[in-house]
Amino acid sequence: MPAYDPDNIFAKILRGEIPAHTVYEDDHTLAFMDVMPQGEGHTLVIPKAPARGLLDAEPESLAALIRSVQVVGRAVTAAFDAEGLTIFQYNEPAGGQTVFHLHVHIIPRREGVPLKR
Ligand code: IU
Repeated sequence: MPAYDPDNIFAKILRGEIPAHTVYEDDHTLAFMDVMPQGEGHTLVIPKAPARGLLDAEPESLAALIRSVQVVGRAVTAAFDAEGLTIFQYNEPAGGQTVFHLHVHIIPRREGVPLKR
């Protein structure tokens, strides 16, 4: 696996170098709206600690990340009146990853409403 690149776009968001529509933040994680949503309310949750993907993240960072996924999942369920959630995470280009800072996608879902793309 290649080394973590601190100039990736999510690292820049974490440093405040580029803006994001932040919806949740704590000591270890940040959540913001995806700029190309695959559904209404598509949100990304990222750890503040550098990690390229799931496999190189520290256990403590992963624990904080999954707690925040649960917090944000509850929040977007309420905010978007969701009936369900699609939660996913990609690793490396072959796995579909395009931004190389670990992130979890959360998409609120309703029956009969397909994802875009
Ligand atoms: P990935 O395939 O899981 O790596 O997808 C990256 C996601 O980050 C994708 O859904 C983009 O729409 C999203 N994104 C973003 O929210 N803001 C950005 O500046 C960029 C990508 I670049």
